[in-house]
Amino acid sequence: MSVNNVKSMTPKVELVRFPVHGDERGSLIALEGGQDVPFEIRRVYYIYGVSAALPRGFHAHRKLNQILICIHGKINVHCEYGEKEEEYILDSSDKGLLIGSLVWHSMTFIDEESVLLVIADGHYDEADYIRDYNIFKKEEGK
Ligand code: T46
Repeated sequence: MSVNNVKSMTPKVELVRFPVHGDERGSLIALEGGQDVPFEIRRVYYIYGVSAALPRGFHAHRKLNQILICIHGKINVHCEYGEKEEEYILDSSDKGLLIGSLVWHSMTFIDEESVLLVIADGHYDEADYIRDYNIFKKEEGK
């Protein structure tokens, strides 16, 4: 599915594809807030130099919506919400994983050279994190 069809953050987790501008010089992907990404972009961060033996994440966000893009390498993302438990492989720059609020997620860098780019609709706020799984289940049930 093309990300251009995504108008909102429902469902909570969704794998999307971005349009690639490619020619003999290579490829270019442009992501515009409110268009290619279904929210206004307030923060961009990236994660790299991660050992395959040390998965990251293991938290949910109370309000934050994000899109995860593996711009180099191969990363597994585990997501849990409601009764669902899903695994996604991010291995292409034109693939993005939308993760909405109240999704417990973790990332394993299968390829240790991987770079994970994350686009978010909010500034960094530690109060938005739920880092305890039992608290996540309680808040999710409310
Ligand atoms: C998420 C996944 C996909 C900041 O100071 N500013 C920031 O914008 C971020 C994202 C982090 N930090 C600090 C907070 C910690 O001291 O960087 C340190 C590492 O953060 P954390 O342990 O939360 O990293 P991950 O890889 O477990 O999770 C990150 C994001 O924090 C999180 O929102 O959804 O990537």
